[in-house]
Amino acid sequence: MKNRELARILGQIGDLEDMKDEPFKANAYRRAARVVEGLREDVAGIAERRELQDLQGIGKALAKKIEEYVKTGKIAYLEKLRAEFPQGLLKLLHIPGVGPKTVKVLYQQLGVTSVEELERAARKGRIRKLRGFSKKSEENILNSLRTFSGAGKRALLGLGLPLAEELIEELRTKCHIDRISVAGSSRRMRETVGDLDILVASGKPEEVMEAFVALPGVEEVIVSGPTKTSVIMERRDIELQTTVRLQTDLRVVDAHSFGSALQYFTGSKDHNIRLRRIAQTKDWKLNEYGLFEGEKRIAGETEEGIYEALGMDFIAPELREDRGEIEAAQSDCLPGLIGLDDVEGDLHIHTEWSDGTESIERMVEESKTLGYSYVSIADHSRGIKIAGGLDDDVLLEQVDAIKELNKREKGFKIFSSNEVNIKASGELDYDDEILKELDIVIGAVHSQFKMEKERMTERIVTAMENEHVDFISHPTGRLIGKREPYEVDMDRILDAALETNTALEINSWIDRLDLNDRDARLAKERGVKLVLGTDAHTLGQMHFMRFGVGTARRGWLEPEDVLNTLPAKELLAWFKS
Ligand code: DGT
Ligand code: CA
Ligand code: CA
Repeated sequence: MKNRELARILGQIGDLEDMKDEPFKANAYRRAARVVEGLREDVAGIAERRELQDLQGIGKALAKKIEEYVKTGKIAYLEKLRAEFPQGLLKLLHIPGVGPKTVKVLYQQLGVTSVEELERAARKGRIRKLRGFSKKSEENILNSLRTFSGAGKRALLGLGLPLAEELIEELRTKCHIDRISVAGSSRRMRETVGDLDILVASGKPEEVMEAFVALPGVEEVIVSGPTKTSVIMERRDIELQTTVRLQTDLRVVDAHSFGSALQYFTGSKDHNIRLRRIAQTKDWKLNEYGLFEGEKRIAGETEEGIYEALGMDFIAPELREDRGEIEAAQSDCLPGLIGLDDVEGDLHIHTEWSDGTESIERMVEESKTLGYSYVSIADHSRGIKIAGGLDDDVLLEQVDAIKELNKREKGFKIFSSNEVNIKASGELDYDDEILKELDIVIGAVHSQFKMEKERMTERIVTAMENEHVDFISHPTGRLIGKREPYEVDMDRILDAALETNTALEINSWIDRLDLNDRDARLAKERGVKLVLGTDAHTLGQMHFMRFGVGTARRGWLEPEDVLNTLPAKELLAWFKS
């Protein structure tokens, strides 16, 4: 499938249109990029059937460009647009937090055409003087420049893993590959990744390495050899409109070592050390080439074969952190982990009623393509003005609108919900008369994060004690890499959750993953139920569910620990109880 590559090209055109002061065209291209990226089917097939224009947001002109791409692998219009700007200027778009509109202003008003010139202008304090800029935005640019050039920063899983998968998809079409997989922390679904690891089995390693270093986005080749090549990879993420820059290690092995190499390079290091010791106690040797008794290879072709030979059940990558998984695998008591397919519906999405980009109807359609049997519409509450929070009468209007929509549905259920702000006192943003009209009530902290631990805990517990509150969203408020969790007594929250029959969310938005894996596991052990929600504000963000599921799996969760694996009726019954 070339969908991702096409989506990236369309996104680039969108950026350039913005730089040309064509906001409508820019939006049209970005929208098309998201549509293409979300397609289940290869766009080439749709083009062949001449059905491109049936897709949302794809008109005649766009359809023509997509057909051009399908035929030739490029869109000439992109090259034409690029030629209208200095080369170095386009690089500025790669700096996190610097979008096309900013680049345009910097170019037109300060004559900035390269990263170096941008840095100089920022240091001289010239940016803060521009209209629409401030001392703060100048500092932000300087900070971004620092992380942009500095290596060693971890990236969000939600940016790293899709990039690794994109690279794999492209490699498959460009060279001879027998087997290929993501390895390392992205395969273990760690919330952040230090670098990307990709493993290939191929009889033609040179061909693979050649294709790898020639991929778009390779900024620098760090080491290059027949078995291992490391590069700095840099690409734009369309959904998040940000640039991902990560070292990417590619290793090529023989097919008969693929399993042992995958096991070795998936890690974690701690998990591997334990396995190697177990092998040693049997007088065997375990390394990336296989499991050996003297010269004899006992296993190595598959990962399953390695675990089996070592006398244990297969351990899912998400569990490989030496947190008890080896003991569990030896005694046949690993959890039957939850999978993405177990999730029956997303319990936390926003729509254009507050600060989301889509209508309820479009989010419902997307839910169906994701295979869900329900979805819960949870816009912001009235106190969150900045995010378009719904006043009482508007919320009731939404409840009615959802009732109407449900009349048209068969076998699919739309729940009325709301992400209700928990005030500093622990009171909720709506009165009980309003809350009782909702199917599902979410409590969430959105302000005054710096409260003292005792008071913050009291605040959340008070909200949980409200009979209408069904679950607490992003319970610790952290933003990975940006904001520490607020001070809260997790023990007391878990107790209160049990006492009040309130669930806790694993918010799947990629910079939240909150609860995190450890707290989720703690919750499960205490018998507290969890729910999964994406907090999506766009269609594309509904796909973040996989990262919440990854976190749940890292927390050893099974389907029965997560309420939205239940059918609609049983889910509501649980919340009512
Ligand atoms: P990261 O990249 O910091 O997010 O974490 P990982 O786990 O992806 O680590 P990375 O990329 O350095 O190495 C990938 C895997 O290779 C790692 O999880 C386990 C394996 N590995 C690397 N170095 C060693 C080592 O010295 N000993 C053992 N046993 N395994 C290693
Ligand atoms: Ca890694
Ligand atoms: Ca690595």
